[in-house]
Amino acid sequence: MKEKLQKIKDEAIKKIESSNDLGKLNEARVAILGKKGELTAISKSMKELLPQDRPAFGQLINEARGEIERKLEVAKAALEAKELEMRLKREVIDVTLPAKRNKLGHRHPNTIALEEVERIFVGMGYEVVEGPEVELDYYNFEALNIPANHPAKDEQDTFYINDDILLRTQTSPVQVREMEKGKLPIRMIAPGRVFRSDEVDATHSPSFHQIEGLVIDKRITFADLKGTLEEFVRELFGKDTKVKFRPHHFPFTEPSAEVDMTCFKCGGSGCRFCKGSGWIEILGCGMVHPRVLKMSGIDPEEYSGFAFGVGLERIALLKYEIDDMRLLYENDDRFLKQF
Ligand code: 2U9
Repeated sequence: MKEKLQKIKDEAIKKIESSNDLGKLNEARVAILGKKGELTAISKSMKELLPQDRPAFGQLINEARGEIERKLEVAKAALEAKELEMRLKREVIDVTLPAKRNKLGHRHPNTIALEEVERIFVGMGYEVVEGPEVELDYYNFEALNIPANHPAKDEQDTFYINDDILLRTQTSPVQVREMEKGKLPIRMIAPGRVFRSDEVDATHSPSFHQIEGLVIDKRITFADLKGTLEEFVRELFGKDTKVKFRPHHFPFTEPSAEVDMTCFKCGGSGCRFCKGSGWIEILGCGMVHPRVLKMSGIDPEEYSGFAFGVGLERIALLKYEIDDMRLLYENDDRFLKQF
């Protein structure tokens, strides 16, 4: 038995010393000390010895185990040191190589246009308010005097989640929610993403952005609306820009108008950009319908207001002379960094 133990120990040490990586060393450890290992097997065979010989042999086995464990530790430390050294050699950094340039991102033309619009309205005392993109039918349509049978509610135009919940088609629900809070006066703009079930082309996208504005106070008139929007357009497109108001219809405003501005390319004489007319359509507006005020708990006898809406992409396309809306969504770095 003693010779057998000696042989196991010698072979174990040989196995340990010839392991040239940590995986092999672990295999050796399992083969010697593991449940089915050689040393474990010889411990189990002690019962074949005479009872009086067992303690001494047990002692020998423990000494052999101790020695093997120490050898394993030493071999493990040496292999770890060797692997670290090899890794450090592999990962040498050549400090003489030129550094990679960090590529700085760029604000999107939509963002640049939005910040410009926000700057103008904040300068006139407006608050910027945001709201949910997934809305209740009530806030998107009903509260805006758009009745159940209105064509805008058709499934062709609107993404419905179910009968009561939809992706907002305009940012007006944000203003309705603000009116319901009952804190007057209101002077706000609501920028944000809106959704329409439209096919993609040079001027349409199923997801685009609007900026809507709302002012509610005592004695607000159409003159306030005209002065405010004229000032806005002149700030955005230049002091010489002129505006005209054409009668229009929206369910949520009465009276309603569409606003055209003189072409910033030709100054109004007519060119390719304005298709020869000298005018470019820029936004829609009107006096908030008394029924809309009433539905949100505002007394139309005491308060009046105006509202307007403008497409953010439309502003970006006009201001930066981009001829296809799809360019705004492709995230092509070569396009984006021009603005
Ligand atoms: C409330 C009451 C009235 C918002 C308005 C428009 C006119 C308008 C279009 C511009 C281009 C939408 O993005 S577009 O297609 N919008 O012409 N929007 S008045 O009127 C409101 C809003 C909220 C409570």
